[in-house]
Amino acid sequence: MTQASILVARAVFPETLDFLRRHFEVENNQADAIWSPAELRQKLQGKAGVLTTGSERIDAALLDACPQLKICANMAVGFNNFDVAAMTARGVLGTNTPDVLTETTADFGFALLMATARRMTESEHFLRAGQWNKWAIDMFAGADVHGSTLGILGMGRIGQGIARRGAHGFGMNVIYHNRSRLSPELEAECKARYVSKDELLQTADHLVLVLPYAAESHHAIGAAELAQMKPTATLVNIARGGIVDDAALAQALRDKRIAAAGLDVFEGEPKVHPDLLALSNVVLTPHIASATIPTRRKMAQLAADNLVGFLAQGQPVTPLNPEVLKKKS
Ligand code: 8YV
Repeated sequence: MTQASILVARAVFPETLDFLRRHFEVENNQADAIWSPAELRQKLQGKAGVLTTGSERIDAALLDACPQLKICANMAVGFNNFDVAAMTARGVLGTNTPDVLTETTADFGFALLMATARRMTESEHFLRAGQWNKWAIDMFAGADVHGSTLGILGMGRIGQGIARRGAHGFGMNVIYHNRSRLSPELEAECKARYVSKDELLQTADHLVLVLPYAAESHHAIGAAELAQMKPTATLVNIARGGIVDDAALAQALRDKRIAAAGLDVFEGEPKVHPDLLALSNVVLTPHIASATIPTRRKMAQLAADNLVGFLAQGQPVTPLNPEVLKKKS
């Protein structure tokens, strides 16, 4: 039997390529070039599978141009780069990498919250600029994290990880809003209380966004929501750009409508809204919440396992649209 051909759309670990080469003909992008949609379409000709990283858009036009494609394996838990309905309609499987990045991403969310509340990057810039010449009673005074109210919008696995860190590690009063309520057992484990979105916005001292990006969550935080928040509040986004209206956020930060923000994701990233770049009360990081080597290795392996599991054995590990499998059997 001839081996299936697959494409690895971004640079990955050599061990991931070695593993995939044991099962497939592999074309890879080890140079980590950023391909245009037309280049991606061209590279995908004749390929049965593709390993994507979240940046490559898989939509109806691309699928129609690549009729041999059977599986798109995202190396990310988020999959808003996939048009899952278009994939399902064409019998193309999508997979993602849940669970393996939960704790690492929750660690980072908490670190960003701490850095933002305690003004770490702003004070470091001040020090490096040689401006520190005396002690002052209110120098870089920030907001307390311990004992404060932690609000979480989007209470999936990562949201729960942040809740546990806040409740058990920092004695925070945790409130959350989500499409659906957690089970009483999970609420008790996370020490989290379900509230309306309005109550969440109005009560949180620190609000962390961990919800998936979809049409319904586009600009879930815009001018109206920011206006409801406490002027002393901190906003942290580790979910997706597009959930926050970045222009409205920059305006709110400029007007001190809220105290500070910590952002790992941006609308139109890797471009960042220039108004955000100009502000000192915002901590900005380049979408690195899952970036530890052990976690990235697990993400790459899970994406590869999905390709092998599906194309070689008909059984993916973490399918997004399992109805495709049912149709096939
Ligand atoms: C990825 C992420 O690193 O998993 C996600 O959804 O946002 C990150 O962990 C990024 O999407 C690149 O794959």
